[in-house]
Amino acid sequence: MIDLYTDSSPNGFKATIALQELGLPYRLHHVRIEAGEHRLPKFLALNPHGRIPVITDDDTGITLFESGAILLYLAEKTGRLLPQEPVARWEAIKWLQFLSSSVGPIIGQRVHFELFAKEEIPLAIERFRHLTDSVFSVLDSRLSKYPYLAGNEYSIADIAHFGWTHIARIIDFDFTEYEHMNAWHERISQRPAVQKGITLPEPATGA
Ligand SMILES: N[C@@H](CCC(=O)N[C@@H](CS)C(=O)NCC(=O)O)C(=O)O
Repeated sequence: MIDLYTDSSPNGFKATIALQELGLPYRLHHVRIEAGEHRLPKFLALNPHGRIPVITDDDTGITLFESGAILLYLAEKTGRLLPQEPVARWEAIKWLQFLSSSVGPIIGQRVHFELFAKEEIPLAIERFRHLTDSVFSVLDSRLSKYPYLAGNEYSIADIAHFGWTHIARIIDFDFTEYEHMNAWHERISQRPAVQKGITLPEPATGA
């Protein structure tokens, strides 16, 4: 059985959406970031970097942090959400990596500088707005050609991006001008597993 340690956040929603989509049984543990529970020794033993999400799987003895690795693990365990055909499979992995190394960190820094930084740093705000637009434009171009990031199949690459576009929407990082990406977001948001996943452990109210 899988244990998921998570909070309501962009990276956390990737894991809850995937687990809902796959219908895998799992135990949900709410790690309250606001209360500092991710810095307790018990949690640091699972992820020394003190970040959610984390999964453990007692069927295999595997413990994983980093949401991209968790998505790949769940896809491999079930043989789902990652295309088999090599071109589509590597497209899915490529876009998953794009999210993990570019889209997520860029939006995350923008959230920090626009919403949380104690001091206003216009240069940083401008830089991360510019970088957000740049990755949105790349996604829009890809989604102008295909319904999903891997091509014709819904995959973990879509789930990973949705975790962040869901939060972007909530906090008004507007992307409606990117019409293909916007239509993709609306389409994904209709999926029952997505609608459930974004309420676990509780609905997000902001970043
Ligand atoms: N690269 C990591 C990032 C994980 C991460 O930053 N999680 C956030 C919540 S979305 C967190 O735990 N933040 C707590 C903190 O920064 O102290 C992943 O993809 O899992």
